[in-house]
Amino acid sequence: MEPIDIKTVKLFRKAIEAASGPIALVAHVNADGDAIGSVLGLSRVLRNAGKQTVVLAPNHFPPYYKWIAGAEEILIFSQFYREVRKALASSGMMICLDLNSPARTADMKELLEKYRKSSIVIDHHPFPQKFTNLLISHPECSSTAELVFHVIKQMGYREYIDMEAAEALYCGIMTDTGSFDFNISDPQTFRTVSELLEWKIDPIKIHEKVYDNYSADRMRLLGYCLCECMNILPEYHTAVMHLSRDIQQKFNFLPGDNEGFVNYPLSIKDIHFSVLFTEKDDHIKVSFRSKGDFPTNDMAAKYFNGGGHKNASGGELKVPFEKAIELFYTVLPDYKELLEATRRG
Ligand SMILES: [Mn+2]
Repeated sequence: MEPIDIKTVKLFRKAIEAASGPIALVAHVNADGDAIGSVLGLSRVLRNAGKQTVVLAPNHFPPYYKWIAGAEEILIFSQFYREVRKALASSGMMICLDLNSPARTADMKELLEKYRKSSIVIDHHPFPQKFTNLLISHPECSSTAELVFHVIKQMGYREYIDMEAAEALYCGIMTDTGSFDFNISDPQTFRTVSELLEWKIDPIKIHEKVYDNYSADRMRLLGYCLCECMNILPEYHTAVMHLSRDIQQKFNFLPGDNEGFVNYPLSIKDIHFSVLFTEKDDHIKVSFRSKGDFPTNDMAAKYFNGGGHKNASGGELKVPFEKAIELFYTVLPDYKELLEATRRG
Protein backbone atom coordinates (compact mmCIF):
# COMPACT_ATOMS: atom_id res chain seq x y z
CA MET A 1 0.00 0.00 0.00
CA GLU A 2 1.13 3.56 -0.72
CA PRO A 3 1.93 5.62 2.38
CA ILE A 4 -1.00 7.67 3.71
CA ASP A 5 -0.46 11.43 3.56
CA ILE A 6 0.57 12.43 7.09
CA LYS A 7 -0.69 16.00 6.74
CA THR A 8 -4.20 14.82 5.88
CA VAL A 9 -4.23 12.40 8.82
CA LYS A 10 -3.18 15.24 11.15
CA LEU A 11 -5.94 17.48 9.80
CA PHE A 12 -8.42 14.63 10.20
CA ARG A 13 -7.47 14.18 13.85
CA LYS A 14 -7.73 17.92 14.43
CA ALA A 15 -11.19 18.00 12.83
CA ILE A 16 -12.36 15.11 15.02
CA GLU A 17 -11.10 16.85 18.14
CA ALA A 18 -12.62 20.19 17.14
CA ALA A 19 -16.01 18.79 16.13
CA SER A 20 -18.82 20.44 18.04
CA GLY A 21 -21.48 17.79 17.98
CA PRO A 22 -21.59 14.07 17.22
CA ILE A 23 -19.47 12.75 14.37
CA ALA A 24 -21.63 11.28 11.60
CA LEU A 25 -20.28 8.23 9.76
CA VAL A 26 -21.92 7.44 6.43
CA ALA A 27 -22.01 4.15 4.47
CA HIS A 28 -23.04 3.68 0.83
CA VAL A 29 -26.35 2.38 -0.53
CA ASN A 30 -26.78 -1.41 -0.33
CA ALA A 31 -23.97 -1.46 2.21
CA ASP A 32 -21.66 -4.47 2.07
CA GLY A 33 -19.37 -5.95 4.71
CA ASP A 34 -16.64 -3.40 4.02
CA ALA A 35 -18.97 -0.41 4.34
CA ILE A 36 -20.64 -1.71 7.52
CA GLY A 37 -17.35 -2.94 9.01
CA SER A 38 -15.65 0.39 8.30
CA VAL A 39 -18.34 2.69 9.70
CA LEU A 40 -18.92 0.55 12.79
CA GLY A 41 -15.22 -0.12 13.41
CA LEU A 42 -14.27 3.55 13.19
CA SER A 43 -17.35 4.66 15.13
CA ARG A 44 -16.42 2.31 17.96
CA VAL A 45 -12.84 3.61 18.04
CA LEU A 46 -14.04 7.22 18.14
CA ARG A 47 -16.47 6.41 20.96
CA ASN A 48 -13.69 4.70 22.89
CA ALA A 49 -11.77 7.95 22.42
CA GLY A 50 -14.61 9.82 24.12
CA LYS A 51 -16.36 11.15 21.01
CA GLN A 52 -20.05 10.94 20.27
CA THR A 53 -20.92 9.32 16.95
CA VAL A 54 -23.95 8.52 14.84
CA VAL A 55 -23.86 5.95 12.02
CA LEU A 56 -26.00 6.45 8.90
CA ALA A 57 -26.83 4.22 5.94
CA PRO A 58 -29.06 5.04 2.94
CA ASN A 59 -31.06 1.78 3.11
CA HIS A 60 -31.23 -1.57 4.87
CA PHE A 61 -28.18 -3.82 4.87
CA PRO A 62 -28.06 -7.66 4.88
CA PRO A 63 -28.96 -9.35 8.18
CA TYR A 64 -25.69 -11.29 8.32
CA TYR A 65 -23.88 -8.08 9.31
CA LYS A 66 -26.20 -7.37 12.25
CA TRP A 67 -23.89 -9.13 14.75
CA ILE A 68 -21.25 -6.39 14.39
CA ALA A 69 -21.17 -4.21 17.51
CA GLY A 70 -23.23 -1.06 16.99
CA ALA A 71 -25.19 -2.43 14.00
CA GLU A 72 -28.49 -2.07 15.87
CA GLU A 73 -27.91 1.68 16.19
CA ILE A 74 -27.41 2.40 12.49
CA LEU A 75 -29.96 4.95 11.32
CA ILE A 76 -31.47 3.89 8.00
CA PHE A 77 -32.41 6.82 5.76
CA SER A 78 -35.03 4.93 3.71
CA GLN A 79 -36.92 4.24 6.94
CA PHE A 80 -36.03 7.18 9.22
CA TYR A 81 -35.29 10.01 6.82
CA ARG A 82 -36.26 12.76 9.29
CA GLU A 83 -33.97 11.36 11.97
CA VAL A 84 -31.10 11.01 9.51
CA ARG A 85 -31.62 14.57 8.29
CA LYS A 86 -31.61 15.81 11.90
CA ALA A 87 -28.58 13.73 12.83
CA LEU A 88 -26.57 15.24 9.97
CA ALA A 89 -27.81 18.76 10.75
CA SER A 90 -26.72 18.54 14.38
CA SER A 91 -23.46 16.69 13.70
CA GLY A 92 -20.08 18.36 14.03
CA MET A 93 -18.34 16.40 11.29
CA MET A 94 -19.11 13.90 8.54
CA ILE A 95 -16.98 10.87 7.66
CA CYS A 96 -17.89 9.04 4.44
CA LEU A 97 -16.48 5.54 4.22
CA ASP A 98 -16.21 3.10 1.29
CA LEU A 99 -17.80 5.64 -1.05
CA ASN A 100 -16.30 8.48 -3.05
CA SER A 101 -19.21 10.39 -4.54
CA PRO A 102 -22.53 11.61 -3.06
CA ALA A 103 -24.39 9.57 -5.70
CA ARG A 104 -23.23 6.39 -3.97
CA THR A 105 -25.66 7.22 -1.17
CA ALA A 106 -28.66 7.30 -3.56
CA ASP A 107 -31.42 9.44 -2.01
CA MET A 108 -29.04 10.85 0.64
CA LYS A 109 -27.01 12.45 -2.15
CA GLU A 110 -28.29 15.98 -1.58
CA LEU A 111 -27.66 15.85 2.16
CA LEU A 112 -24.02 15.02 1.49
CA GLU A 113 -23.66 17.69 -1.18
CA LYS A 114 -25.15 20.35 1.09
CA TYR A 115 -23.05 19.41 4.13
CA ARG A 116 -21.08 22.48 5.24
CA LYS A 117 -19.12 21.39 8.33
CA SER A 118 -15.80 19.59 8.17
CA SER A 119 -15.94 16.34 6.24
CA ILE A 120 -13.74 13.58 4.91
CA VAL A 121 -13.87 10.66 2.51
CA ILE A 122 -11.82 7.57 3.37
CA ASP A 123 -12.14 5.14 0.50
CA HIS A 124 -10.50 2.72 -1.93
CA HIS A 125 -12.57 3.17 -5.11
CA PRO A 126 -10.92 4.80 -8.14
CA PHE A 127 -11.82 8.30 -9.39
CA PRO A 128 -12.94 10.07 -6.19
CA GLN A 129 -15.18 13.09 -6.56
CA LYS A 130 -14.25 16.14 -4.52
CA PHE A 131 -17.15 16.96 -2.16
CA THR A 132 -15.46 16.90 1.25
CA ASN A 133 -12.70 19.05 2.84
CA LEU A 134 -10.40 16.08 3.27
CA LEU A 135 -9.80 12.99 1.18
CA ILE A 136 -7.87 9.81 1.90
CA SER A 137 -8.17 7.77 -1.28
CA HIS A 138 -6.18 4.56 -1.81
CA PRO A 139 -7.56 2.52 -4.72
CA GLU A 140 -4.64 0.11 -4.29
CA CYS A 141 -5.84 -0.86 -0.81
CA SER A 142 -7.74 -4.16 -0.37
CA SER A 143 -10.64 -2.59 1.47
CA THR A 144 -11.75 0.59 3.18
CA ALA A 145 -11.61 -1.31 6.48
CA GLU A 146 -7.88 -1.95 6.02
CA LEU A 147 -7.33 1.70 5.12
CA VAL A 148 -9.31 2.79 8.20
CA PHE A 149 -7.10 0.59 10.38
CA HIS A 150 -3.95 2.35 9.10
CA VAL A 151 -5.54 5.78 9.48
CA ILE A 152 -6.50 4.97 13.10
CA LYS A 153 -2.94 3.92 13.84
CA GLN A 154 -1.38 6.96 12.16
CA MET A 155 -3.72 9.23 14.12
CA GLY A 156 -2.36 7.76 17.32
CA TYR A 157 -5.72 6.16 18.16
CA ARG A 158 -4.51 2.53 18.18
CA GLU A 159 -5.10 2.27 21.92
CA TYR A 160 -8.82 2.88 21.32
CA ILE A 161 -9.21 -0.23 19.17
CA ASP A 162 -10.92 -3.02 21.10
CA MET A 163 -12.07 -6.51 20.15
CA GLU A 164 -15.39 -5.31 18.74
CA ALA A 165 -13.71 -2.69 16.54
CA ALA A 166 -11.13 -5.27 15.39
CA GLU A 167 -13.96 -7.69 14.48
CA ALA A 168 -15.73 -5.03 12.43
CA LEU A 169 -12.55 -4.10 10.51
CA TYR A 170 -11.65 -7.76 9.99
CA CYS A 171 -15.13 -8.38 8.57
CA GLY A 172 -14.56 -5.54 6.07
CA ILE A 173 -11.25 -6.97 4.87
CA MET A 174 -12.61 -10.52 4.74
CA THR A 175 -15.67 -9.64 2.65
CA ASP A 176 -13.93 -7.22 0.26
CA THR A 177 -11.28 -9.83 -0.54
CA GLY A 178 -13.89 -12.60 -1.02
CA SER A 179 -12.40 -14.37 2.01
CA PHE A 180 -8.84 -13.69 0.87
CA ASP A 181 -9.45 -14.77 -2.71
CA PHE A 182 -8.77 -11.45 -4.51
CA ASN A 183 -7.11 -8.05 -3.82
CA ILE A 184 -4.56 -9.85 -1.68
CA SER A 185 -1.28 -9.36 -3.53
CA ASP A 186 -0.07 -6.72 -1.06
CA PRO A 187 1.73 -8.34 1.90
CA GLN A 188 0.47 -5.42 3.98
CA THR A 189 -3.06 -6.87 3.93
CA PHE A 190 -1.93 -10.03 5.70
CA ARG A 191 0.16 -8.02 8.17
CA THR A 192 -2.99 -6.00 8.95
CA VAL A 193 -5.03 -9.17 9.46
CA SER A 194 -2.38 -10.73 11.68
CA GLU A 195 -2.29 -7.54 13.75
CA LEU A 196 -6.10 -7.55 14.09
CA LEU A 197 -5.91 -11.08 15.48
CA GLU A 198 -4.00 -9.65 18.45
CA TRP A 199 -7.36 -8.39 19.76
CA LYS A 200 -8.37 -12.05 20.18
CA ILE A 201 -11.01 -11.97 17.47
CA ASP A 202 -12.22 -15.33 16.14
CA PRO A 203 -11.90 -15.44 12.32
CA ILE A 204 -13.69 -18.79 12.06
CA LYS A 205 -16.69 -17.48 13.96
CA ILE A 206 -16.78 -14.31 11.87
CA HIS A 207 -16.62 -16.31 8.65
CA GLU A 208 -19.49 -18.49 9.85
CA LYS A 209 -21.63 -15.53 10.82
CA VAL A 210 -21.27 -13.96 7.39
CA TYR A 211 -21.15 -16.92 5.02
CA ASP A 212 -22.88 -19.82 6.79
CA ASN A 213 -26.00 -17.95 7.66
CA TYR A 214 -28.15 -18.26 4.55
CA SER A 215 -31.66 -19.61 4.25
CA ALA A 216 -32.47 -22.86 2.45
CA ASP A 217 -34.46 -20.77 -0.04
CA ARG A 218 -31.36 -18.75 -0.89
CA MET A 219 -29.33 -21.93 -1.46
CA ARG A 220 -32.05 -23.36 -3.74
CA LEU A 221 -32.24 -20.06 -5.61
CA LEU A 222 -28.48 -20.21 -6.22
CA GLY A 223 -28.78 -23.78 -7.50
CA TYR A 224 -31.66 -22.83 -9.79
CA CYS A 225 -29.83 -19.77 -11.04
CA LEU A 226 -26.63 -21.68 -11.92
CA CYS A 227 -28.64 -24.43 -13.59
CA GLU A 228 -31.32 -22.50 -15.47
CA CYS A 229 -30.23 -18.87 -15.73
CA MET A 230 -26.53 -18.96 -16.57
CA ASN A 231 -25.32 -18.48 -20.11
CA ILE A 232 -21.70 -19.34 -20.91
CA LEU A 233 -20.03 -17.56 -23.84
CA PRO A 234 -16.72 -19.40 -24.29
CA GLU A 235 -15.57 -17.14 -27.14
CA TYR A 236 -15.80 -14.17 -24.74
CA HIS A 237 -14.61 -16.02 -21.61
CA THR A 238 -17.82 -14.66 -20.15
CA ALA A 239 -20.74 -15.92 -18.08
CA VAL A 240 -24.07 -14.07 -17.90
CA MET A 241 -26.66 -14.76 -15.21
CA HIS A 242 -30.10 -13.26 -14.87
CA LEU A 243 -32.48 -13.18 -11.94
CA SER A 244 -35.97 -12.03 -12.89
CA ARG A 245 -38.68 -11.04 -10.41
CA ASP A 246 -40.60 -14.24 -11.23
CA ILE A 247 -37.68 -16.42 -10.20
CA GLN A 248 -37.06 -14.32 -7.07
CA GLN A 249 -40.68 -14.78 -6.00
CA LYS A 250 -40.48 -18.52 -6.59
CA PHE A 251 -37.77 -18.71 -3.91
CA ASN A 252 -39.20 -16.14 -1.43
CA PHE A 253 -36.41 -13.72 -2.23
CA LEU A 254 -35.16 -11.45 0.58
CA PRO A 255 -32.72 -8.53 0.13
CA GLY A 256 -29.17 -9.82 0.06
CA ASP A 257 -30.16 -13.30 -1.12
CA ASN A 258 -28.26 -12.84 -4.40
CA GLU A 259 -25.12 -11.58 -2.66
CA GLY A 260 -22.10 -13.41 -4.04
CA PHE A 261 -23.97 -15.12 -6.92
CA VAL A 262 -21.93 -13.21 -9.48
CA ASN A 263 -18.69 -14.69 -8.14
CA TYR A 264 -19.59 -18.33 -8.80
CA PRO A 265 -19.09 -18.44 -12.61
CA LEU A 266 -15.51 -17.21 -12.13
CA SER A 267 -14.61 -20.65 -10.79
CA ILE A 268 -15.32 -22.10 -14.25
CA LYS A 269 -12.14 -22.76 -16.23
CA ASP A 270 -11.39 -19.99 -18.75
CA ILE A 271 -14.20 -17.70 -17.54
CA HIS A 272 -12.71 -14.28 -16.80
CA PHE A 273 -15.81 -12.13 -16.74
CA SER A 274 -19.08 -12.72 -14.92
CA VAL A 275 -22.24 -10.63 -15.09
CA LEU A 276 -25.43 -10.79 -13.06
CA PHE A 277 -28.65 -8.99 -13.95
CA THR A 278 -31.14 -8.63 -11.10
CA GLU A 279 -34.62 -7.27 -11.72
CA LYS A 280 -35.60 -4.83 -8.94
CA ASP A 281 -38.84 -2.94 -8.25
CA ASP A 282 -37.99 0.08 -10.37
CA HIS A 283 -34.63 -0.66 -11.98
CA ILE A 284 -32.28 -3.36 -13.19
CA LYS A 285 -29.18 -3.96 -11.13
CA VAL A 286 -26.09 -5.10 -13.01
CA SER A 287 -23.13 -6.66 -11.20
CA PHE A 288 -19.74 -7.30 -12.80
CA ARG A 289 -16.83 -9.41 -11.62
CA SER A 290 -13.63 -10.34 -13.41
CA LYS A 291 -10.35 -12.11 -12.86
CA GLY A 292 -7.00 -10.77 -13.99
CA ASP A 293 -6.70 -7.49 -15.84
CA PHE A 294 -10.11 -7.16 -17.52
CA PRO A 295 -11.50 -3.78 -16.35
CA THR A 296 -15.19 -4.31 -15.61
CA ASN A 297 -15.58 -0.72 -14.38
CA ASP A 298 -15.10 0.59 -17.93
CA MET A 299 -18.24 -1.14 -19.20
CA ALA A 300 -20.12 -0.31 -15.98
CA ALA A 301 -19.39 3.41 -16.40
CA LYS A 302 -19.89 3.59 -20.17
CA TYR A 303 -23.16 1.69 -20.51
CA PHE A 304 -24.71 0.99 -17.11
CA ASN A 305 -24.57 4.29 -15.15
CA GLY A 306 -22.15 2.78 -12.69
CA GLY A 307 -18.53 2.17 -11.86
CA GLY A 308 -16.33 0.64 -9.20
CA HIS A 309 -13.15 -1.39 -9.10
CA LYS A 310 -11.36 -3.06 -12.00
CA ASN A 311 -12.43 -6.55 -10.90
CA ALA A 312 -15.71 -5.69 -9.17
CA SER A 313 -18.14 -3.06 -10.32
CA GLY A 314 -21.79 -2.52 -11.12
CA GLY A 315 -24.46 -0.20 -12.31
CA GLU A 316 -28.16 0.14 -12.90
CA LEU A 317 -30.60 0.87 -15.69
CA LYS A 318 -34.21 1.98 -15.73
CA VAL A 319 -35.30 -0.09 -18.71
CA PRO A 320 -37.24 -3.36 -19.08
CA PHE A 321 -35.29 -6.41 -17.88
CA GLU A 322 -34.82 -7.88 -21.37
CA LYS A 323 -33.57 -4.53 -22.70
CA ALA A 324 -30.80 -4.37 -20.11
CA ILE A 325 -29.60 -7.86 -21.01
CA GLU A 326 -29.91 -7.05 -24.71
CA LEU A 327 -27.72 -3.98 -24.25
CA PHE A 328 -25.04 -6.13 -22.66
CA TYR A 329 -24.99 -8.56 -25.59
CA THR A 330 -24.80 -5.61 -27.98
CA VAL A 331 -21.73 -4.02 -26.37
CA LEU A 332 -19.90 -7.23 -25.42
CA PRO A 333 -18.25 -7.68 -28.87
CA ASP A 334 -16.46 -4.33 -28.34
CA TYR A 335 -14.60 -6.00 -25.48
CA LYS A 336 -13.76 -9.24 -27.30
CA GLU A 337 -10.11 -8.44 -27.90
CA LEU A 338 -9.60 -7.28 -24.35
CA LEU A 339 -11.27 -10.44 -23.01
CA GLU A 340 -9.14 -12.65 -25.23
CA ALA A 341 -5.97 -10.93 -24.05
CA THR A 342 -6.97 -11.15 -20.39
CA ARG A 343 -4.65 -13.07 -18.15
CA ARG A 344 -6.13 -14.32 -14.95
CA GLY A 345 -4.57 -12.77 -11.86
MN1 LIG B 1 -14.97 -1.63 -0.19
